[in-house]
Amino acid sequence: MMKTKNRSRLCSTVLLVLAQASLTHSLAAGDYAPAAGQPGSEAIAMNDSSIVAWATSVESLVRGPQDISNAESALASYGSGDNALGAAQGTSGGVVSLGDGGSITLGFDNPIYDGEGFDFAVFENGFSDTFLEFAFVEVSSNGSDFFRFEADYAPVNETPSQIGGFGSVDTTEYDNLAGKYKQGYGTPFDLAELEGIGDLDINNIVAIRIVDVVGSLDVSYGSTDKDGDLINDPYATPFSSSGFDLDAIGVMHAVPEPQTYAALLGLVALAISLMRRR
Ligand SMILES: [Ca+2]
Ligand SMILES: [Ca+2]
Ligand SMILES: [Ca+2]
Ligand SMILES: [Ca+2]
Repeated sequence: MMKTKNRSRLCSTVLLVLAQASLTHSLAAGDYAPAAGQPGSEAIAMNDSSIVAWATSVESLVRGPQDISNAESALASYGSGDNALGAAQGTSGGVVSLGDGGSITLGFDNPIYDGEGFDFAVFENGFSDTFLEFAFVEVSSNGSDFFRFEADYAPVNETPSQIGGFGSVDTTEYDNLAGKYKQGYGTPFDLAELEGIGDLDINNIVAIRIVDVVGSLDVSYGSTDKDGDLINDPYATPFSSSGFDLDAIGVMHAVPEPQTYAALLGLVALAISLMRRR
């Protein structure tokens, strides 16, 4: 009897704590899209039918150090560039780790264009909705000049404390950074946001560069957002899989091959001639 009472008291305490935790969480949410599966999330599942292509070549890979504040630090070394090619795997292992401030540039069989809504999505390997690492995303239409999506870090707490290497992240505080969602879910980007920038042709994107956010809140090392604010990202991560871990880049709007256009025109001509014969 006593045992049952204790157990039910324990249960109600747990429920109360959970309820308070979820209340605190929903009250504390930031301005931006929430985790995959939640209302308003922009996460793209790796098997989403809107994805028509994946990255096909590694143009460059520049590994960053495992800890940028340590001059003796080895570079990140986990995986290889090829791990970022082809379809997302949605696993911890099928990735390339960039290290602090490291970057990778990927190419595509067909250029990416600015269609309706999101045009491509970047997949990382976070194993939960709160264990995340971020990266800047840049695009190029000539393969040499890259233009960055304007990232924003807008913490609910105006004086955030450093998120540790295995710390918890609230994705609703981050915008236009890859890595907002757990493995198997991509962060989407809309090329329309870069319209009118320099010589960039948003309808002929040939390469995408992913640049690890150095999450240190120390101004000597950290990366900043569009407003010049230091971006809080798990730091330090002094191991081989340091920094952003890229799984894949999926494309929703790929420019069709010229022969596809020709084939389509052929079909239209055929349809018209068939209709005329009736
Ligand atoms: Ca678009
Ligand atoms: Ca980082
Ligand atoms: Ca990592
Ligand atoms: Ca992969």
